[in-house]
Amino acid sequence: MRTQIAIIGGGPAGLLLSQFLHLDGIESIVLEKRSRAHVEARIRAGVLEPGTVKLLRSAGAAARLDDEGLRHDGFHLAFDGKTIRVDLKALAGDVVTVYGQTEITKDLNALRLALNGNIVFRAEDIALHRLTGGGHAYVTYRENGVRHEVVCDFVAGCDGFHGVSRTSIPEGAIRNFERVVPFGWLGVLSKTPPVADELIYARHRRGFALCSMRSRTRSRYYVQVGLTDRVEEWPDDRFWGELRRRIPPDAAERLVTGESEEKSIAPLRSFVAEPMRFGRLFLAGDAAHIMPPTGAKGLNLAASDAGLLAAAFAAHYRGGDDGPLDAYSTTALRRAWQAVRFSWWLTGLTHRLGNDPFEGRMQKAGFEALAGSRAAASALAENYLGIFPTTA
Ligand code: FAS
Ligand code: PHB
Repeated sequence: MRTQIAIIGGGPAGLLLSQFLHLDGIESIVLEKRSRAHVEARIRAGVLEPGTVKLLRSAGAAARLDDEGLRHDGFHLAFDGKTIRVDLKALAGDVVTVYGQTEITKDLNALRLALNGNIVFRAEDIALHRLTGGGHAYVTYRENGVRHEVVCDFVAGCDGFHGVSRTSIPEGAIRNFERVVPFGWLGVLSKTPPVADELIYARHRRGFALCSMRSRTRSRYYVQVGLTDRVEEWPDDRFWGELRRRIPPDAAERLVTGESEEKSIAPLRSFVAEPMRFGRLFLAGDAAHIMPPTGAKGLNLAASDAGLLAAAFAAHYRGGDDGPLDAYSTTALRRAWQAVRFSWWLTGLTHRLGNDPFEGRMQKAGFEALAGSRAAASALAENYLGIFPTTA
């Protein structure tokens, strides 16, 4: 088979990229190793920056988002029971939208398939070939045991942190930056009304907690747990009990508990691969960078990479201008490092970092700075909205 762009991975980055390419009249194929049902059942992110909402609208994939998404003008930050509200609208002039990544994946799959988009689910043994040197790149894979070969101009690696794309780049041609933290997030999804109208990020001496939601009847909660913790060690009662201890007393009073629909532990790490290009291969999203979800940046960065890369491919095919493709890695990495820096900072402010009393005092001072300084609160609001410097 021959196409222009072979996209590895059918998550938000890959699907949004394929839709933008379609709108630009550029052919692509998406090779996804899991089934459609699996990718549409995965519970991940839930907070969208205004830039991501704009991208999804420009891709024609925001009808349900505009109908069902919850607009949040602010969020709450609690420190040992004291709470401040970060007014995003007043401090930085915009709002976030709460709408599940699961729903975005469903919307994009439905849209791509309705437009006869080429998505291969359960694609196995994917391998990338001829990413540099003469001739065309090509990708091989198996579907139902049959070997297939896709000859293409470019490959977009949108297959997440554990995908095949980044590992196809020779060691000497890529540099990895990584920081792992000794804790994870235990997340629960429940058919219960959210404890508040806006998100609550709580720093407590027992550890971090987050109160989020997917709708007015479905809640998403997280507590910080040890890296060796296992889901089986956290029956619902223990989870609700621990959450109630860590959130502000008024919220603890209002908390409605129930049976968990989904429960999983996500390890926290910060990782960036440089550059995000190797010859004809371009990395986007978690394939190139991941960070703790504290700043709600992962999905939003995947979307912004997809938008940037699509525009660069369009410039290549429409006007033969390779400037944007050549600049893609530098531009995307600048934003990625801002997101990593912000996520790292917010994680450091709100999580239990061992028993060092000095750290505790630093966190308290950081919280008081946010409570007492409009400039500090504005910087937090800007970053949370995804407003980052675009030039060095
Ligand atoms: P994705 O990982 O979403 O998609 C990659 C796709 O490639 C997947 O469908 C995968 O099946 C496929 N794939 C993998 N290997 C392949 C191969 N070899 N061949 C073909 N396909 C392959 N962010 C937040 O902001 N808030 C959160 O609460 C949050 N929770 C998260 C929880 C978890 C467990 C994880 C892993 C991430 C979470 N994130 C969260 C970050 C998340 O939202 C990611 O940033 C986002 O999914 C990135 O999108 P993609 O880059 O498209 O990668
Ligand atoms: C979520 O709703 O899953 C969520 C929200 C905000 C975060 C992380 C996760 O910072």
